[in-house]
Amino acid sequence: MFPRTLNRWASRAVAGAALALASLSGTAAQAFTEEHVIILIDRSGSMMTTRASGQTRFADALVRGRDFVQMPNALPRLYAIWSFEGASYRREQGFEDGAKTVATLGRLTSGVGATPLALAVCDAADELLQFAPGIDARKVVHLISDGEENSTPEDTLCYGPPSITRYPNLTEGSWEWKIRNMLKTGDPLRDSPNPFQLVFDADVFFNHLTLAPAAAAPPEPAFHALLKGLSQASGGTFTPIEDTRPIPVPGDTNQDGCVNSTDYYLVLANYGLSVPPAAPAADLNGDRAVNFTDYSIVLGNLGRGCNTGPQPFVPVHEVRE
Ligand SMILES: [Ca+2]
Ligand SMILES: [Ca+2]
Ligand SMILES: [Ca+2]
Repeated sequence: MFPRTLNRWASRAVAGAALALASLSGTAAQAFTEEHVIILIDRSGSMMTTRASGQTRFADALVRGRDFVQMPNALPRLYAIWSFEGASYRREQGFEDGAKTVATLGRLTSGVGATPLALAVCDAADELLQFAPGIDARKVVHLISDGEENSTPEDTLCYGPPSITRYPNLTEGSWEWKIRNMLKTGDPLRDSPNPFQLVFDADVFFNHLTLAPAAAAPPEPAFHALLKGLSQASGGTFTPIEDTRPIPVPGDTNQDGCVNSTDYYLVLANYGLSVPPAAPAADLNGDRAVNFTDYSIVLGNLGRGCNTGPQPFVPVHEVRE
Protein backbone atom coordinates (compact mmCIF):
# COMPACT_ATOMS: atom_id res chain seq x y z
CA MET A 1 0.00 0.00 0.00
CA PHE A 2 2.87 2.31 0.82
CA PRO A 3 4.52 2.40 -2.65
CA ARG A 4 1.14 2.75 -4.39
CA THR A 5 0.27 5.72 -2.19
CA LEU A 6 3.63 7.34 -2.93
CA ASN A 7 3.01 7.04 -6.67
CA ARG A 8 -0.35 8.68 -6.30
CA TRP A 9 1.25 11.54 -4.42
CA ALA A 10 3.83 12.01 -7.15
CA SER A 11 1.15 12.21 -9.84
CA ARG A 12 -0.87 14.69 -7.83
CA ALA A 13 2.11 17.00 -7.29
CA VAL A 14 1.97 17.62 -11.05
CA ALA A 15 -1.78 18.23 -10.97
CA GLY A 16 -1.34 20.55 -7.99
CA ALA A 17 1.26 22.60 -9.85
CA ALA A 18 -1.10 22.96 -12.82
CA LEU A 19 -3.89 24.09 -10.51
CA ALA A 20 -1.61 26.66 -8.87
CA LEU A 21 -0.74 28.07 -12.28
CA ALA A 22 -4.40 28.25 -13.23
CA SER A 23 -5.13 30.15 -10.00
CA LEU A 24 -2.35 32.63 -10.65
CA SER A 25 -3.62 33.36 -14.13
CA GLY A 26 -7.14 33.79 -12.80
CA THR A 27 -8.66 30.99 -14.85
CA ALA A 28 -9.69 28.71 -11.98
CA ALA A 29 -13.38 29.38 -11.46
CA GLN A 30 -15.40 28.10 -8.50
CA ALA A 31 -17.92 26.61 -10.93
CA PHE A 32 -18.49 23.29 -9.22
CA THR A 33 -21.07 21.01 -10.76
CA GLU A 34 -21.14 18.34 -8.05
CA GLU A 35 -20.11 17.71 -4.49
CA HIS A 36 -18.25 14.56 -3.43
CA VAL A 37 -18.19 13.75 0.26
CA ILE A 38 -16.54 11.10 2.39
CA ILE A 39 -18.33 10.82 5.71
CA LEU A 40 -15.68 9.66 8.18
CA ILE A 41 -17.24 8.06 11.24
CA ASP A 42 -15.22 7.38 14.36
CA ARG A 43 -16.09 3.92 15.69
CA SER A 44 -13.36 3.83 18.34
CA GLY A 45 -14.27 2.59 21.83
CA SER A 46 -14.79 6.05 23.34
CA MET A 47 -17.73 6.56 20.97
CA MET A 48 -19.65 4.13 23.22
CA THR A 49 -19.74 6.85 25.91
CA THR A 50 -23.34 7.41 26.95
CA ARG A 51 -24.53 11.00 26.54
CA ALA A 52 -27.15 12.77 28.65
CA SER A 53 -29.58 12.07 25.79
CA GLY A 54 -29.39 8.42 26.86
CA GLN A 55 -27.81 7.58 23.50
CA THR A 56 -24.18 6.75 22.91
CA ARG A 57 -21.99 9.22 21.04
CA PHE A 58 -21.90 6.65 18.25
CA ALA A 59 -25.69 6.41 17.96
CA ASP A 60 -26.01 10.19 17.94
CA ALA A 61 -23.15 10.38 15.40
CA LEU A 62 -25.24 8.25 13.04
CA VAL A 63 -28.19 10.64 13.54
CA ARG A 64 -25.89 13.56 12.73
CA GLY A 65 -24.67 11.74 9.61
CA ARG A 66 -28.23 11.11 8.45
CA ASP A 67 -29.24 14.74 9.08
CA PHE A 68 -26.23 15.89 7.06
CA VAL A 69 -27.16 13.67 4.12
CA GLN A 70 -30.80 14.77 4.20
CA MET A 71 -30.00 18.49 4.36
CA PRO A 72 -30.95 20.17 1.05
CA ASN A 73 -27.86 21.13 -0.93
CA ALA A 74 -27.29 23.43 -3.91
CA LEU A 75 -25.12 20.89 -5.74
CA PRO A 76 -25.92 17.23 -6.42
CA ARG A 77 -23.98 15.12 -3.95
CA LEU A 78 -22.35 11.72 -3.86
CA TYR A 79 -21.34 10.23 -0.52
CA ALA A 80 -18.92 7.53 0.53
CA ILE A 81 -18.81 6.29 4.12
CA TRP A 82 -15.67 5.21 5.92
CA SER A 83 -15.37 4.24 9.56
CA PHE A 84 -12.14 4.15 11.56
CA GLU A 85 -11.05 2.24 14.65
CA GLY A 86 -8.01 0.35 15.92
CA ALA A 87 -5.15 0.75 13.43
CA SER A 88 -7.18 1.22 10.26
CA TYR A 89 -10.40 2.23 8.56
CA ARG A 90 -13.15 0.45 6.66
CA ARG A 91 -14.77 1.51 3.42
CA GLU A 92 -18.36 0.97 4.47
CA GLN A 93 -19.74 2.33 1.18
CA GLY A 94 -18.35 3.69 -2.10
CA PHE A 95 -19.75 6.88 -3.68
CA GLU A 96 -23.56 6.61 -3.75
CA ASP A 97 -26.68 8.75 -3.55
CA GLY A 98 -28.32 9.97 -0.35
CA ALA A 99 -30.88 7.16 -0.01
CA LYS A 100 -28.23 4.42 -0.18
CA THR A 101 -26.06 6.40 2.22
CA VAL A 102 -28.78 6.68 4.84
CA ALA A 103 -29.36 2.93 4.58
CA THR A 104 -25.65 2.23 5.07
CA LEU A 105 -25.48 4.52 8.12
CA GLY A 106 -28.26 2.46 9.68
CA ARG A 107 -26.12 -0.69 9.50
CA LEU A 108 -22.94 0.60 11.19
CA THR A 109 -21.79 -0.64 14.58
CA SER A 110 -19.15 0.71 16.95
CA GLY A 111 -15.89 -0.98 17.91
CA VAL A 112 -13.70 -0.98 21.02
CA GLY A 113 -10.29 0.14 19.75
CA ALA A 114 -8.21 3.29 19.48
CA THR A 115 -8.43 6.25 17.11
CA PRO A 116 -6.38 6.32 13.84
CA LEU A 117 -7.70 9.77 12.96
CA ALA A 118 -4.73 11.10 10.96
CA LEU A 119 -4.63 7.98 8.77
CA ALA A 120 -8.37 8.15 8.08
CA VAL A 121 -8.43 11.89 7.28
CA CYS A 122 -5.41 11.69 4.96
CA ASP A 123 -6.52 8.61 3.05
CA ALA A 124 -10.07 10.01 2.68
CA ALA A 125 -8.64 13.25 1.29
CA ASP A 126 -6.49 11.22 -1.11
CA GLU A 127 -9.48 9.15 -2.27
CA LEU A 128 -11.54 12.30 -2.88
CA LEU A 129 -8.77 13.86 -4.97
CA GLN A 130 -8.51 10.69 -7.06
CA PHE A 131 -12.26 10.21 -7.56
CA ALA A 132 -13.89 11.34 -10.84
CA PRO A 133 -11.06 13.67 -11.95
CA GLY A 134 -12.99 14.93 -14.99
CA ILE A 135 -15.71 16.49 -12.84
CA ASP A 136 -15.41 19.92 -11.22
CA ALA A 137 -16.50 18.79 -7.79
CA ARG A 138 -16.36 20.39 -4.38
CA LYS A 139 -14.59 17.73 -2.29
CA VAL A 140 -15.52 17.38 1.35
CA VAL A 141 -14.08 15.35 4.23
CA HIS A 142 -16.96 15.24 6.74
CA LEU A 143 -15.57 13.97 10.06
CA ILE A 144 -17.77 12.84 12.96
CA SER A 145 -15.53 11.97 15.92
CA ASP A 146 -14.85 12.39 19.61
CA GLY A 147 -11.16 12.13 19.82
CA GLU A 148 -7.63 12.79 19.10
CA GLU A 149 -5.38 10.76 16.95
CA ASN A 150 -3.72 7.95 18.92
CA SER A 151 -3.18 4.93 16.69
CA THR A 152 -2.09 5.84 13.16
CA PRO A 153 0.52 3.22 12.13
CA GLU A 154 4.12 4.45 11.96
CA ASP A 155 4.59 3.26 8.37
CA THR A 156 1.85 5.51 6.95
CA LEU A 157 2.38 9.00 5.57
CA CYS A 158 0.35 11.00 8.09
CA TYR A 159 1.86 9.39 11.17
CA GLY A 160 3.59 11.90 13.41
CA PRO A 161 4.08 13.04 17.01
CA PRO A 162 1.56 15.52 18.44
CA SER A 163 2.21 19.17 17.65
CA ILE A 164 3.90 21.06 20.49
CA THR A 165 2.08 24.27 19.57
CA ARG A 166 -1.55 24.96 18.80
CA TYR A 167 -3.24 25.60 15.46
CA PRO A 168 -2.35 27.55 13.35
CA ASN A 169 1.30 27.24 14.43
CA LEU A 170 1.66 23.48 13.99
CA THR A 171 4.96 21.72 14.62
CA GLU A 172 6.54 20.59 11.36
CA GLY A 173 6.26 16.80 11.04
CA SER A 174 3.40 16.45 13.56
CA TRP A 175 0.25 14.56 12.55
CA GLU A 176 -1.72 17.81 12.84
CA TRP A 177 0.69 19.52 10.42
CA LYS A 178 0.39 16.60 8.01
CA ILE A 179 -3.41 16.49 7.88
CA ARG A 180 -3.52 20.27 7.46
CA ASN A 181 -1.12 20.01 4.50
CA MET A 182 -3.05 17.09 3.05
CA LEU A 183 -6.33 19.02 3.07
CA LYS A 184 -4.56 22.05 1.64
CA THR A 185 -2.34 20.61 -1.08
CA GLY A 186 -3.02 16.87 -1.35
CA ASP A 187 0.50 16.22 -0.03
CA PRO A 188 1.00 15.71 3.73
CA LEU A 189 4.54 17.08 3.54
CA ARG A 190 3.83 20.24 1.53
CA ASP A 191 2.30 23.48 2.81
CA SER A 192 1.12 26.20 0.47
CA PRO A 193 -0.25 29.75 0.61
CA ASN A 194 -3.00 28.73 -1.84
CA PRO A 195 -6.58 27.95 -0.72
CA PHE A 196 -7.43 24.47 0.59
CA GLN A 197 -8.11 21.89 -2.13
CA LEU A 198 -10.56 20.11 0.16
CA VAL A 199 -13.32 21.27 2.47
CA PHE A 200 -13.17 19.91 6.01
CA ASP A 201 -16.27 19.58 8.24
CA ALA A 202 -16.02 18.38 11.84
CA ASP A 203 -18.69 17.27 14.29
CA VAL A 204 -16.86 16.66 17.56
CA PHE A 205 -18.38 15.02 20.63
CA PHE A 206 -16.81 15.98 23.94
CA ASN A 207 -17.35 16.30 27.67
CA HIS A 208 -16.20 19.60 29.15
CA LEU A 209 -15.71 17.99 32.57
CA THR A 210 -13.22 15.51 31.13
CA LEU A 211 -11.44 18.08 29.02
CA ALA A 212 -10.88 20.76 31.66
CA PRO A 213 -11.82 19.64 35.17
CA ALA A 214 -10.06 22.40 37.08
CA ALA A 215 -10.45 25.59 35.11
CA ALA A 216 -13.42 27.87 35.67
CA ALA A 217 -13.16 29.26 32.15
CA PRO A 218 -11.23 26.58 30.29
CA PRO A 219 -9.30 27.54 27.20
CA GLU A 220 -10.40 25.78 24.05
CA PRO A 221 -8.69 22.38 23.89
CA ALA A 222 -5.93 22.19 21.28
CA PHE A 223 -7.78 19.42 19.44
CA HIS A 224 -10.85 21.65 19.05
CA ALA A 225 -8.70 24.58 17.97
CA LEU A 226 -7.25 22.32 15.26
CA LEU A 227 -10.59 21.04 13.96
CA LYS A 228 -12.20 24.47 14.12
CA GLY A 229 -9.24 26.11 12.42
CA LEU A 230 -9.17 23.55 9.60
CA SER A 231 -12.94 23.82 9.10
CA GLN A 232 -12.97 27.60 8.97
CA ALA A 233 -9.88 27.87 6.78
CA SER A 234 -11.27 25.37 4.26
CA GLY A 235 -14.83 26.70 4.07
CA GLY A 236 -16.34 23.87 6.11
CA THR A 237 -18.36 23.69 9.33
CA PHE A 238 -17.26 23.00 12.90
CA THR A 239 -19.86 21.68 15.34
CA PRO A 240 -18.81 20.94 18.94
CA ILE A 241 -21.35 18.62 20.62
CA GLU A 242 -21.17 18.55 24.42
CA ASP A 243 -22.29 15.31 26.08
CA THR A 244 -24.70 17.01 28.47
CA ARG A 245 -26.46 18.87 25.61
CA PRO A 246 -28.87 17.50 23.02
CA ILE A 247 -27.41 16.97 19.55
CA PRO A 248 -28.03 19.88 17.19
CA VAL A 249 -31.21 19.36 15.15
CA PRO A 250 -31.71 20.84 11.66
CA GLY A 251 -34.31 23.60 11.85
CA ASP A 252 -33.51 24.57 15.45
CA THR A 253 -32.83 28.30 15.15
CA ASN A 254 -32.30 29.05 18.86
CA GLN A 255 -30.32 25.95 19.88
CA ASP A 256 -32.75 24.76 22.56
CA GLY A 257 -32.69 21.25 21.07
CA CYS A 258 -36.29 21.42 19.87
CA VAL A 259 -37.85 22.49 16.56
CA ASN A 260 -41.15 24.21 17.28
CA SER A 261 -43.25 27.27 16.43
CA THR A 262 -40.50 29.64 17.62
CA ASP A 263 -38.18 28.30 14.93
CA TYR A 264 -40.94 28.13 12.32
CA TYR A 265 -41.96 31.77 12.82
CA LEU A 266 -38.39 33.03 12.78
CA VAL A 267 -37.94 31.51 9.32
CA LEU A 268 -41.28 32.95 8.16
CA ALA A 269 -40.43 36.42 9.56
CA ASN A 270 -37.21 36.47 7.49
CA TYR A 271 -38.59 34.72 4.42
CA GLY A 272 -37.35 36.09 1.10
CA LEU A 273 -34.48 38.11 2.59
CA SER A 274 -30.77 37.68 2.23
CA VAL A 275 -28.42 37.64 5.23
CA PRO A 276 -28.11 40.42 6.31
CA PRO A 277 -30.65 41.93 6.91
CA ALA A 278 -32.22 38.52 7.71
CA ALA A 279 -31.32 36.93 11.05
CA PRO A 280 -28.44 34.48 10.38
CA ALA A 281 -30.21 31.90 12.59
CA ALA A 282 -33.09 31.75 10.09
CA ASP A 283 -30.71 30.72 7.30
CA LEU A 284 -30.68 27.03 8.17
CA ASN A 285 -28.49 25.78 5.32
CA GLY A 286 -26.00 28.65 5.51
CA ASP A 287 -26.36 29.90 1.91
CA ARG A 288 -26.93 33.52 3.01
CA ALA A 289 -30.58 33.56 1.93
CA VAL A 290 -33.79 32.66 3.76
CA ASN A 291 -36.03 30.92 1.26
CA PHE A 292 -38.03 27.79 0.53
CA THR A 293 -35.06 25.56 1.35
CA ASP A 294 -34.94 26.88 4.92
CA TYR A 295 -38.71 26.67 5.18
CA SER A 296 -38.56 23.02 4.09
CA ILE A 297 -35.91 22.25 6.69
CA VAL A 298 -37.87 23.73 9.60
CA LEU A 299 -41.13 22.18 8.41
CA GLY A 300 -39.55 18.76 7.86
CA ASN A 301 -38.12 18.69 11.37
CA LEU A 302 -41.00 20.21 13.37
CA GLY A 303 -41.39 18.47 16.71
CA ARG A 304 -37.92 16.92 16.81
CA GLY A 305 -36.32 17.06 20.25
CA CYS A 306 -39.44 18.57 21.84
CA ASN A 307 -41.47 15.64 23.10
CA THR A 308 -39.53 14.71 26.21
CA GLY A 309 -40.05 17.80 28.36
CA PRO A 310 -37.37 19.02 30.73
CA GLN A 311 -34.56 16.49 30.92
CA PRO A 312 -33.73 15.11 34.35
CA PHE A 313 -30.00 15.13 35.07
CA VAL A 314 -28.42 12.04 33.59
CA PRO A 315 -24.84 11.39 34.61
CA VAL A 316 -22.62 10.91 31.62
CA HIS A 317 -20.88 7.56 31.45
CA GLU A 318 -17.48 7.92 29.85
CA VAL A 319 -15.81 5.06 28.03
CA ARG A 320 -12.10 5.05 27.36
CA GLU A 321 -10.23 2.76 25.01
CA1 LIG B 1 -11.51 7.50 20.50
CA1 LIG C 1 -35.72 25.69 18.83
CA1 LIG D 1 -30.78 29.42 3.41
